[in-house]
Amino acid sequence: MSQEGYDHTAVETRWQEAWADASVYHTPDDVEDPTYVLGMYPYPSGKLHMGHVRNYTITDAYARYRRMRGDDVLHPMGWDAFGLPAENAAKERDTNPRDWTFDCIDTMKGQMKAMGFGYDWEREITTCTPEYYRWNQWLFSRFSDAGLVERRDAEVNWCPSCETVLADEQVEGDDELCWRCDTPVETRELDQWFLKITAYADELLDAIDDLEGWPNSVRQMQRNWIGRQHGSEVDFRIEGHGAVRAFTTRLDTIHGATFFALAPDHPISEELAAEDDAVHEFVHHEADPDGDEPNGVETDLTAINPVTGEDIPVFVADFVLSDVGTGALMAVPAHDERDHAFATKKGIEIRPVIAPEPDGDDGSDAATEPAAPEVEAAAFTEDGVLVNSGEYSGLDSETARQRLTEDVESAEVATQYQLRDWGISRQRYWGTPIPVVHCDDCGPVMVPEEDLPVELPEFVNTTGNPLDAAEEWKATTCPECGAPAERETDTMDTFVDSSWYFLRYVSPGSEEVPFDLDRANDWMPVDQYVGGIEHAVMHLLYSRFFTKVLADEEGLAHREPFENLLAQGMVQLEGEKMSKSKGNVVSPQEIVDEYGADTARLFMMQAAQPERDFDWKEEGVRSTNRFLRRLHRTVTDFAAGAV
Ligand code: ANZ
Ligand code: ZN
Repeated sequence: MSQEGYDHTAVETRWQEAWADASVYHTPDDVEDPTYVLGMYPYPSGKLHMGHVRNYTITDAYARYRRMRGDDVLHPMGWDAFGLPAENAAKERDTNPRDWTFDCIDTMKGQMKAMGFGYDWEREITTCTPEYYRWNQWLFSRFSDAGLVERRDAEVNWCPSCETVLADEQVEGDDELCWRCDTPVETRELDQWFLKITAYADELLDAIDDLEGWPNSVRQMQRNWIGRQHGSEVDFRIEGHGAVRAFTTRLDTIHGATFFALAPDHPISEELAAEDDAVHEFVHHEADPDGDEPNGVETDLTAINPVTGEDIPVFVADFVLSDVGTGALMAVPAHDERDHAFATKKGIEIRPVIAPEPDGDDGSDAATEPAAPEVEAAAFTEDGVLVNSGEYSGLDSETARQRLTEDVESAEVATQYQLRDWGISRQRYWGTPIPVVHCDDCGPVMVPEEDLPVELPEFVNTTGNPLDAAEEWKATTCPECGAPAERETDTMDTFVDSSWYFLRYVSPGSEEVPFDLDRANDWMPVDQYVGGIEHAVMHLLYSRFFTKVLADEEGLAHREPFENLLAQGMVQLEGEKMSKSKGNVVSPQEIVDEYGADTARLFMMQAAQPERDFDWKEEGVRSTNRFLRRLHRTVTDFAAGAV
């Protein structure tokens, strides 16, 4: 029995078994309001990496602290188990995504147990099981009832190598590379399913002010992502086409508008394309909204500036985006960079109408109008004082905007967002089937609740989407008219799974509902959420969105899911993020085998504050281990009466 020195494996195994036998980490359903401590659930990629270990060590230390303080604690764990990597791995290894995923889960669960994390494994959830994903389908149909689902033709980012649509956030850098495989991304037009997160844009933005338990950096990233801009809409008349509305944040610059521009898919552009070869060629072949330079084609139309009465040329241009504002803009090359680049290329007049605010104390005569700035080489994009603007000259930008909004008859204040609706369609197998049937007569029809789940068929290894090849699975009948019909073959973005998983833990076995509402009302929000900064925008924003919809549609008593958020820092090696591609990964398993989980965890916690990045140092690990050995010796000596 008695061990010479500190046998970490023996100590840790003994206690882990004792905890499991006594179910010390189980949270019974009848506790009133446990402290809900949650680490972001992992994607089961194969093995735990240091990022996981740090994430869950911090979370576990906090859960343990709250438990020692006498709180009931809810500290669950689960698996974000759908996703492309499983499908790719299955193809490479000639297995199927399900087996591969469950193998990974087995391994990682074993590693988590060896780390001694105090989870309530009775609440484990796995998103790739029909018991879980049926609720994604149910939620989709509830969102649809609430008018929050839309199907539209959309330009999508397409990775030719992964053969899948990518979210904007999955396209990286100026070169627009796929986040997974670094292949240059192309665009394609496809019918896509969207969740209308924009319907909640204002609340998602305004409520950030109250998220006092969140890091400011994350709050600011979400604000920027939503990107609310206040501006105005104003009409320019185009002969034969009536009043055409444009959105602008800079109505103060309207005297400097020297051309008008339409998006390639603006209705007028499409009309023109039908008659005019050059416009047709541009709209259908040349336009590249993601290109480095703005491109466009001149039309034979002119637009009338509502303030100056001037006629200005109308262009169709690809830097005008159809889903921003009205898809049409008044272009002011002197004060906007994109307009400037376009005007320079096309030889359009660049007319300055805003001058920098003169310094108050430079001794010059304050009454003289400032000189117009030099704008041939570059736009002057800041607010300032109006020049060359008739009766408005001399006003500051802000005052001029207010005055012009009142004076110009068609002008109205308008708000515009950066946030786009959330395209959830993925042309992939390993995800939640979108519960829709396509009928020749009825169009897309929602699968009725009683027919859920729509389960995935067996995996077949093909190029493209295996669901397209699953002929038998695809063939069904229309829920409305009974005629032969086809199943939707798109699956959902896996961010749908993670947008509500924190609610599933309150009643992981519920067969009638996605989560027990009363218990969720008592147990939510999550008191402390811990995870990586890479989820600052999407996961956290989508979870907030789902929570708000569930509050409005299903009676959830909370409008925010996460009260306190900790974004843990990165574990680095020699100043670089540990990553497989850099080949600088330290395996947690080796550390645990050699020094024990307690050493790994203690080193993690004392190396740096949880929010800070830190460098993995083997020497630090060894000295932490020496400390634990000394501690162990002191305690055993004391127990033996030797001290
Ligand atoms: C005139 C103007 C003058 C503008 C000026 C800006 C500066 P940012 O750039 O983020 O402030 N805009 C409007 N609709 C657009 C569309 N569909 N596609 C692309 N751009 C569009 O965004 C607001 C500005 O974007 C708007 O204000 C408009 O150009 C342009 F000195 O109007 B502005
Ligand atoms: Zn039908």
